[in-house]
This record gives sequence, C-alpha cells and structure tokens, in this order.
Amino acid sequence: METRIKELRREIDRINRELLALLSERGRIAAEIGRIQTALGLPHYDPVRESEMLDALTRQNPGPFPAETIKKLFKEIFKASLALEEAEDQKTFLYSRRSHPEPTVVRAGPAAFGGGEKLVVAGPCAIESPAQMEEAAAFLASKGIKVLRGGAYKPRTSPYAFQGLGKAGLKIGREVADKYGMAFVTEVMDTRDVETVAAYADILQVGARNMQNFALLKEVGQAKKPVFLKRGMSATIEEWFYAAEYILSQGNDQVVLVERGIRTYERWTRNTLDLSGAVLAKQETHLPVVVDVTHAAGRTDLLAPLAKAALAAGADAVHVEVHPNPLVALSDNQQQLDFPAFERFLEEISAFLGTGAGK
Ligand SMILES: [Mn+2]
Repeated sequence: METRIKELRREIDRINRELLALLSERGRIAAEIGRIQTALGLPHYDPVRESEMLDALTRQNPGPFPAETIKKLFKEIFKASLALEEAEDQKTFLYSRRSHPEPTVVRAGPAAFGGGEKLVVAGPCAIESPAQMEEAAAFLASKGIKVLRGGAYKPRTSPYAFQGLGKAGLKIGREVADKYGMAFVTEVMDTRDVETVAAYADILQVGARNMQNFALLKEVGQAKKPVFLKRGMSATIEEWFYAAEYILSQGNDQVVLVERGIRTYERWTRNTLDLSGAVLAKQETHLPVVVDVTHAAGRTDLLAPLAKAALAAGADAVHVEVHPNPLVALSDNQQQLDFPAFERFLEEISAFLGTGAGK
C-alpha cells in the first residue's frame, strides 16, 4: 500500500509542475493583455468577461470538485492576474520607486532635499513688508536655516481677507533670500502667475487648495524650477501622487511632496497630520518629502513633537511658520512661532536634524 501512495504522490508532483507551468503561461498572457489595455486606455478589470469565464468553467466542470470550489479557485487566479496587470502599470508611473529606485535629490540654492541632509523650511506665512522679511530672514539665517518661505499670493478662505502683496512681495522675498544666501519658496496660485513667480522664487509651491488644479500642475511642470506639492486637505495619498505625476509628466522631475495634514472630524487640531502618508510617500515614491507641521497642527504646542516624529519617520525636512511678531501677523497669527519659540523648537528637534539646519 505504501508504495502505491508514493507512486500517486509522484503523479501529484507532476501535475503540480504542469499546473505551475500553465499558471505561469496564463500569467504571461494576462500581462500581455494588460499592456495592450494600458496602451489603449482600457480598464483591466472586466466583470462581464470574468462571469462568462466562470459560467463556462462551471458548465464544463467534470468533477469531482463542486462548482462552488471551481469558482473559488478560478476567482483567485483571476485576482492574481489582475494584480499582475496593475503592478505592470505602476512600473510606468514616473513618481514610483519601481520605475526610479534611486532617490531624487531636489536642489534649491544652498539646500538639497532628499540627499540625506535634514532641513528646516521656515518663514512667515505671508510677506507683509520689507522690514518684516528682513527681520525674519536675518534671524533664520543666523540659525542655519537655508530655505526661507513667505507667501506673496495668499489663498484665503474669505475673499475680503488679506490676499498678499503679489509681485511686490516676490521682490521682497527674493531680495532678502539673496542677502542671506537662502533659497526662497513661495506659493503660486494661478497659471497666469507661474512665469512671474518662477522669475523670483527658487521653489514654486502648489498649495493644498490647488493640488488638483490640473492646469496649474501642468504649468509648473513646464517651469524649470523645483516644486513643493502640498497634499490637498481631502486628498487621498493616491490623488496626491497622481498630482505629482502631472508635474513629472511635463518633464519637471524636481518635485517635493509636502504633507500638511488632512481634514478629519477632529477639532482640537486644525488638520490631522497624516504621518503614514508621509512615510508612504517616502516608500512608494523617489521624491523628497517635507512635513508641514504648522498647517497640520494649527497650534504651536504640537510643532516640536510632530516635527520630531516626522524626522524620525524619514521626512527630509519639516516646514514651520515663523514671524517676528505673530500677534500682528496678517494671516495665520494663531500658529506662527515668534523668534524665542522658534529657538526652543530648533533646540527640541536638533537631535533629529543630524548635521543639518539648526546645528
Ligand atoms: Mn500659513
């Protein structure tokens, strides 16, 4: 009897090998279909085709397995084939680490994002006057900060709130950044302003409210400048990556992803910092990642703990708003740090910055 079992098991082994060979052949053909579908812009999943195949298989099923078992087994095969087709697609995304295993380093003035150095991006929410920016830049530069922020065009919830100084603000930002050897990052909100902003800024910022402004994404994709792409407050991680793809597909590979908190039911913080989003951005893409703790938290007491967590989790930089006199700031005055508070912030996070800014 035992010899008989051995004999039959040899048969099973042979059939396993044949099944494996057939599965592999099926997988190769499914992947080929997937590539053609991708080229034609057709979806991979076709529920009608799937149910037709299952119907045919249950009709032709000779047993001994019941129809339900055959369905279950083949559904698993279909699922694995679909995953194969979708994985092939992801390879073609420009943002994906699969298509670009080496991390992208984005250089702006004295700063390099994604090259291992941990950076702090800091500055006032809005550019309000030459004196305010001079004071902020002089202080920040003395602390080793290499990237100065400041908004010249401000997206405000109310159309009657301070809208920014526009081109005059850009000039102020450029002048003080040059004076202190810093890179200057500022937001561009309108396709009509991209050329002007690019003439003054080292980094163009696409704000959270514009993350899916596809015309703007294409326009900054054509500007030959690094881009800070903030995650929309209600955007999924995938939508954020697709927004980056818009910029990359225009030939601009200098994209930095900025996590700035997403809108949840929580009211004790302005937004909810999605640290897993930042970590996934590092894992799934080759782009540098910045965590904007100011807009994520909306309150100053959380900035240092969140910044430490972000840097420990692999973020390339943290972004924080600093104002010479936050109480009189024309925007976001509840969440900007004054100079002594920024010094304490830097001290608290310094162990997580390595040899970068703040040391
Ligand atoms: Mn702000």
